[in-house]
Amino acid sequence: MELLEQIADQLEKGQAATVAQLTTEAISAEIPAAEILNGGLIAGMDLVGEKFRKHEVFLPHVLLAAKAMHAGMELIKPLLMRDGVRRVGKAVLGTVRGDQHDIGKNLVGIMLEGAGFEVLDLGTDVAPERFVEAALAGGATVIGMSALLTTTMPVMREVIELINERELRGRLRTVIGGAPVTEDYAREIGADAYAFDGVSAVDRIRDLVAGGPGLLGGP
Ligand code: B1M
Repeated sequence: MELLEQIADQLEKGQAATVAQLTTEAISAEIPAAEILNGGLIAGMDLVGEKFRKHEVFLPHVLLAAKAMHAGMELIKPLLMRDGVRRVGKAVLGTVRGDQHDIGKNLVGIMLEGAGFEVLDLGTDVAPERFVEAALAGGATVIGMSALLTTTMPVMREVIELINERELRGRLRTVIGGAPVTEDYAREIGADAYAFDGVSAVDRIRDLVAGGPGLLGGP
């Protein structure tokens, strides 16, 4: 089995120490960090998700896999961030209220920092008021929201409604993402942008910070 497959396999089995060891080997073998991430760590987490969906594994297993993912991510994080030096803008990032999933959100944060953004990470289970208040207090112009559950996606709408109510649209722009989120949903709730993954989140946020039109056609 090649190295990246082994990482995916051991992550799926929740073996954090082995995932860390194999990730170190992959780094030493000069496999690019993005390949280790996509072909090893994310591939392993996809396997877990598939088994979880089919009830072949249960929550404790998923938690172990998440710990193994974390162990691998910590090692490649400096490599993913290596090229970012300049501060190009400030963004608030968080997983919405009721939602504890943070692996994807953390990845988006790493990619943003790597691209030179300052990221104010609010963590998980973030209430709408906190997103808005943290952005205003921290001088951020973009709010990035992550949701992994269909039941928590509507919180994103609440944040956007709050921005509108406080007449902050244009000053605070929003980007949403997460596995169940789509561009259509972003349009429906009035978000400025939808991003599929960390790389596209960087692109979308760069556009918004530069005053680009976003999905709504203007800042
Ligand atoms: Co949860 N879980 N989980 N879980 N879990 C899912 C999401 C689920 C799809 C599994 C399944 O049924 N197949 C399902 C949701 C079903 C639905 O709503 N449609 C589910 C469920 C049901 C639950 C619980 C309700 C289970 C229960 O208690 N009965 C519970 C809810 C807890 C809560 O949040 N209140 C729960 C709990 C958990 C754990 C705590 C055990 C753990 C999370 C640990 C953690 O995050 N620290 C967990 C995990 C790990 C998963 C799966 C297996 C993996 C998620 C993940 O980390 N993927 C997941 C199945 C799956 O998605 N395959 C599942 C890897 C990550 C890199 O991808 O997060 O999609 P992702 O992020 C991507 C993109 O989506 C995007 O970029 C990232 C990089 O490419 N992205 C953004 C994400 N945020 C973005 C923001 C952006 C832009 C892009 O802009 C701001």
